[in-house]
Amino acid sequence: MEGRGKLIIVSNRLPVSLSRKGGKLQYQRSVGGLATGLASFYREYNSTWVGWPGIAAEKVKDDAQNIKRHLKRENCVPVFLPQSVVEQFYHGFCNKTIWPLFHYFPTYAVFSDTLWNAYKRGNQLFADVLEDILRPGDTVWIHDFHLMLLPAMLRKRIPDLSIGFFLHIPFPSSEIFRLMPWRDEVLRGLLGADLVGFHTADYVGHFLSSVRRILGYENSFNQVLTERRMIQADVFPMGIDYKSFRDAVSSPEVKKEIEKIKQRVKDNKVIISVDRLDYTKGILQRLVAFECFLNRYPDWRGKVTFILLVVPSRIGVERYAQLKRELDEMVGRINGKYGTIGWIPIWYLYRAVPKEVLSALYAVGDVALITPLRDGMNLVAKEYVASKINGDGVIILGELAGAAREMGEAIIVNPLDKGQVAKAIQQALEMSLGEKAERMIAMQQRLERYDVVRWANDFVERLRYTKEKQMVFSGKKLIGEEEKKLHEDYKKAKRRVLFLDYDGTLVGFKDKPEKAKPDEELIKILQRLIGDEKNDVVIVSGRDPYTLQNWLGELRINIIAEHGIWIKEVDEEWAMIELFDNEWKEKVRPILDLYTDRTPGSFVEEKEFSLVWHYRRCDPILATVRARELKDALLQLIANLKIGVLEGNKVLEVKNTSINKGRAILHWLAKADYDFILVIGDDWTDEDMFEVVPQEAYSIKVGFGISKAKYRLDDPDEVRNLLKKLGGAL
Ligand code: GDG
Repeated sequence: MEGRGKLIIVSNRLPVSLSRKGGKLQYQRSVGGLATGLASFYREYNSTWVGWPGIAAEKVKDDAQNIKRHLKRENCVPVFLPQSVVEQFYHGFCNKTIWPLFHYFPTYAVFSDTLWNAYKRGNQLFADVLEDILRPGDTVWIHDFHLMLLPAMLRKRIPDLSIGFFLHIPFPSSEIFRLMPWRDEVLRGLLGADLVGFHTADYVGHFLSSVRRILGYENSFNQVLTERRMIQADVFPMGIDYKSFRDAVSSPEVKKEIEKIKQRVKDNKVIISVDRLDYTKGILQRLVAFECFLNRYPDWRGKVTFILLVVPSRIGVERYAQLKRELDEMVGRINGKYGTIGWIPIWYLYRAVPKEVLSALYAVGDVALITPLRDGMNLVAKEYVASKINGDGVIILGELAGAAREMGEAIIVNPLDKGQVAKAIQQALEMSLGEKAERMIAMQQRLERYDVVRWANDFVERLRYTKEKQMVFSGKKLIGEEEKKLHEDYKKAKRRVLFLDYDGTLVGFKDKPEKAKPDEELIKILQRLIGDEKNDVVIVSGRDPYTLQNWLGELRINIIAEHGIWIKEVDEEWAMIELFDNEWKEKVRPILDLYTDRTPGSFVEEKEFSLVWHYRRCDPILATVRARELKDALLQLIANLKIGVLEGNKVLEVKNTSINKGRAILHWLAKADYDFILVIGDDWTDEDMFEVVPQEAYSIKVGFGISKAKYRLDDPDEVRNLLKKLGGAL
């Protein structure tokens, strides 16, 4: 589309797979749900899909150019991964570390630096290919757990991109996620995106709580605020190509397959299940439950056939080979124990089947038994529902599949509770057609509406919206022409005043307030500014006068302390701006002490005219709850006093309400006729200053967040650079 950048889809595997048969290259197109869902974008945007074609780079070395040309016709661009990367990145970190950990099998997870390095390398190889294709303004949609570092890598290389990331597997509870030694890097990788999507609200919650606990970034309305950007997390339950599954069952090819199966099962009721061979799918536990069913409901023996389709996967990996052996044994044992000459309880198919056969299985299945131990979503459940066009089917769904969150009309079970699953099978087999249809239709209506195309559109729309939303948070960066204008105005000016907040503006935040002492560079910057006799430089801080005197007393600088209680002008003594009474402290202090005892890591700072409760070093979840409780308690207590409770950056401050930085700087604004006013600050206490300065003043917010300031700079380093330039280079 004109005026809009390109849309690039990135996933570990391309929708086209390459293989070599007898020396000849073969291309195989996958018709998976993702490819279908994204197809509409190919028409709308000038779209490209970037991914690994499924064969090691060494095997296609001489054909690389040919392959690229061939794939280009399919709008695909290959990322060639060397054999060692395939082994340690894909088969290694992806399948042996992330997959088990994110599916709540921490004991299966391998934590190895070698594999982690390969993961980084794999992500870098993707970033290298993408860097050549992407231009500022483009949109990238990255898929799944193989590429969690890629968002930040791309953001670093080309900052002006719209980056979406979607995780197809569960995001585990922070208690599991934190086990990963490289958890910080993984989260920072994901936070390179603008929008991070998940299948369920639980996964969003787990992600946000990991970000908060591990990186310390707060969130509200599913928005994470880092120092620089707002990142949106949201729920997008992936849909299926509903119509294709619905219509398939009426096609002649599928009807033929249905007939074949029916001839074999005769009048028996059919239970089906379809899974890739994986320990997360709960196949063994399902068989245990099926055996329990045969045991507890003997009337059903001989009248039901369980078609168990298991698709081979990760062949050659010992854990999977072991699972396969156990599965073979268990099927054999149950069939041996309960089978008769004319009846085999479990039909076990260990292979992939063509789509027509799959549709036929869905169609003949009276019951679908889908009970994974963990599953991001589980599309089989949705495909089964779409295929039951006359409503004559029941789905039994494990509560640990993402799909269970949306498919409340299914019989929801705990996959490990064999008695419950057995009972659910009996209930499903005996359910009336009326009830079955009622449940099916409700699910079908939802699945038809929110199909895979709608899902994909929804995600891309939301990404666009997130980009717009970010503008509100980030304000206008002081760069280019406007920065130039500021410098010109500064030079031209005859009388200037500079109001500078201290913490978060001139120095970064430290875990202890006393660690933020000015360094040599800062002192020099201030000296240069003070040295210019046209300048009045005013430090406007929330800190106490003693500390500020200690740190800055040597300089001939103006200081406002404690948000405007104390004032010290050059060559004068400290004085109070007006008289404030302090009696309220006696009432408030015990409450703050009580909350300090109840919240490990918090402490109270007593300033002359305020009390501050600090909670930066506390467990963030507990601290947020406590801060809210404390605020409520204080608000009740101070209702009749002339004091207020103000929320700052991980602090609650109780003080006289007539004290604020804006009021304090009025003293200067009234004093002289300045033709250049600069005010810089980073938090809500500085907003009072932004509000009182005249229209023509330069007001700058440090960091991002909604602000009344005209401009924005990213961090104290950028503030120092600006001040250095104003004062003349150091
Ligand atoms: C991830 C997450 C999440 C299966 N056997 C055959 C066959 N299939 C098709 C099914 C279905 C797909 O494979 C499997 O669906 P899953 O939902 O398990 O998806 P995965 O791609 O394995 O995994 C998962 C999903 O991503 C989507 O976000 O739901 O939780 O792990 O479409 O129809 N297709 C054919 N023959 C088979 O034998 N033709």
